[in-house]
Amino acid sequence: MTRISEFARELIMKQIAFQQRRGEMGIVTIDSPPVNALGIGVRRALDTSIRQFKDDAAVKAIIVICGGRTFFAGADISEFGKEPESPLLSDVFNLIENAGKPVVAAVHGSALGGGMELALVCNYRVAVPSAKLGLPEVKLGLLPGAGGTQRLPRLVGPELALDLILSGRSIGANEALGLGIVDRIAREEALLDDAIDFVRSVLREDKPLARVRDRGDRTEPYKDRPEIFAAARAKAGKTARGFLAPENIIKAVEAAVTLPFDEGMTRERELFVELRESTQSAAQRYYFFAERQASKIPGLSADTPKLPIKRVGVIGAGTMGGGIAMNFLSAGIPVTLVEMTKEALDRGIGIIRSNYENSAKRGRLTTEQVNRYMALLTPSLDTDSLGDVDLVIEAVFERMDVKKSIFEKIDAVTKPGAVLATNTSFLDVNEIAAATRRPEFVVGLHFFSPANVMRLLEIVRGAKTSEQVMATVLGLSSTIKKVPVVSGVCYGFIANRIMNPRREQAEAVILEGTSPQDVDKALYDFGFPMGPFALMDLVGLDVVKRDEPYRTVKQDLLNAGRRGQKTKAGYYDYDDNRRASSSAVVAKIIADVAAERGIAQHAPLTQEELIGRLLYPVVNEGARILEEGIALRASDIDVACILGYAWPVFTGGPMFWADTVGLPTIVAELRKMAEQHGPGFEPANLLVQKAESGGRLTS
Ligand code: T1G
Repeated sequence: MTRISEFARELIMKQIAFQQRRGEMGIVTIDSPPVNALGIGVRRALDTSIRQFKDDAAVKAIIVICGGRTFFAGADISEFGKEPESPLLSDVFNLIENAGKPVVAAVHGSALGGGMELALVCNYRVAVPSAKLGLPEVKLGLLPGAGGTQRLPRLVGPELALDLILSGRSIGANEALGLGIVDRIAREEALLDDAIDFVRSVLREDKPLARVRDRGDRTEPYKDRPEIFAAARAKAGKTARGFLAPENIIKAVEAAVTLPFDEGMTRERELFVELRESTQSAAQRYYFFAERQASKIPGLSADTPKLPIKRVGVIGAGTMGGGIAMNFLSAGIPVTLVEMTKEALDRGIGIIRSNYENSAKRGRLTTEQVNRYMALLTPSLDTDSLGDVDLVIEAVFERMDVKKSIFEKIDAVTKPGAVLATNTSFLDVNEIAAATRRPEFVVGLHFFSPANVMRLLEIVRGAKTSEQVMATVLGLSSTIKKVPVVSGVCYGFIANRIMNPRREQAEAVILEGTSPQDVDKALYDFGFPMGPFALMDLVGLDVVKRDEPYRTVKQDLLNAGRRGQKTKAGYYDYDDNRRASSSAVVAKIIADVAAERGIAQHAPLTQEELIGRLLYPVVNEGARILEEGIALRASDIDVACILGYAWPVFTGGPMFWADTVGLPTIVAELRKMAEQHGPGFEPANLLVQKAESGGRLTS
């Protein structure tokens, strides 16, 4: 190593790691914002510090603690895909496990992934009550690759280990104490002091060094119980259909039960590397950063002053308005909910209350919380009552005249500086803004139904929307636990616009000779929860009105009273258990519509042909959204589709997926479709340019 890099290394080490002695205790504090990820700098600092105290005979025990807001939050995800640098995580863990003296993890914040695995390598774990511990690698298409699949089962048994690793959920410190994962709960503000007291008690007991790897009492009893792994496979087949990681996780935990520790570690490594190299994991790691990138707006500095949002007005107490109101009530923000009639208002409030009470029944809320949230809700029949709100969100009919009259009214009655937002799904936000004297305070806040559940919030930036309003609503999206995606003004913004071609092509191909069930199966097997026809039957064909200038299958079905599952007939027939089956009536309607419109018939498309016909036009629309500047970046489009339309996250979203398919392939197929079905399929300029230059849509 050259002198400069050694100097640089010393500098990094000094800034990341602090060693201190407290009597016979060696304390290593790592402080590497923002989350003490176990990147190369942190690993080097740990290696040097642990080695120093390991070799110091005067040091009888070592405490590893973190500065900042959290214990190690895992491996540095941004390092995946790069050449691994020593010391590797396994090198540091071996050093800890063979220190020859007690090593104690002092945990605050979230010990996640490699962070929890580091804690499991330590001899003991002390945590503050607010600490959380978890192995969320499955959310990145990975498995805990630094011993988590081998050590956790040795502490809590394979069944709970499978549940925690397959779900990726975190547990609190007290639950971890009860499970034997944590050995002592420290006082919230005295983690280090209490960890030192704990270690002193350990040293006084002078017991043999406890190492998780040596435990067998929680795994031995399962050596001949393959059924728990079969049960885990069956469950994963339902809850994680299409994902690769669950099977490898199950195999790794099986190894923890059936193999000696070191052989289990070797097996874990094989299974981890398989996943790390997979496209699925690359997609899910990409998505992890994409979701966080979406709230960063070029040109909008982080210190742009935000307007205070202390009170919100929602106009419209229907499905959307009620759901929107719940987001703010649950964040402790008072809401004035305005409707035209008492019946509508009472109905809306009733739905809000029953939603909360259902959550309480499922143990997600306490009765006290329900009452507290409902107490923040002020019903009103008069928009004049919005004089004291800082933000109004309109959620009424999708008609421009109605919206413009409402915005004129709220512009007049709300205080200067109040933000006026529309929840419109499609309409022109600039036109709505023009109906007010404050266009710079007008913005689109497009929630997705159910608004109190869906995490996507499209923030539609009008031509005159000010930076201050943008900063305000971006900050607010985090307060109400939404993932913001900023969109320019166009018909359908990002998610609805880009996914429209999938609906259009699905409706087209069934008129050309492919069955609705083949279409639904192709998209289901691709990873969508269900195909468009099954979805329309679930939602109700009468819910989403669309006036087409020509005869459509959907309109014929509605005319025949086939409104979907609720009438036990839609695109499919349904039995009393809502099991779907193909319908001869629907096949006849499809044939009649195709004949009347003179649509040429051809052999049913294969699953592969269907994915191209249905999803390449989606990619094409995404390229247009990008080249028009409607979306700031391709990854925002992926976030919108994954959160708004359940596009399977293990493909990364339409833009990332297109890069994995290969843009030249997509451009060539689109050109073929353009020859067969018309110029609408012509590839966007950006797509052609990227394909020809060997570029990618996503970076
Ligand atoms: N690596 C790199 N960067 C990370 C990171 C990580 N593990 N975790 C967070 N960041 C960045 C994030 O991109 C953001 O950056 C900033 O930190 C704040 O994050 C071997 C293989 C810890 C609960 O999956 O769950 O260990 O946008 O906005 O809401 O078996 O971050 O500011 O530039 O999310 O307060 C396993 C992932 C890794 C944990 C904090 N660990 N992180 O949430 O802040 S794989 C994880 C989180 C692994 C081992 C395996 C959350 C958080 P920027 P944030 P937050």
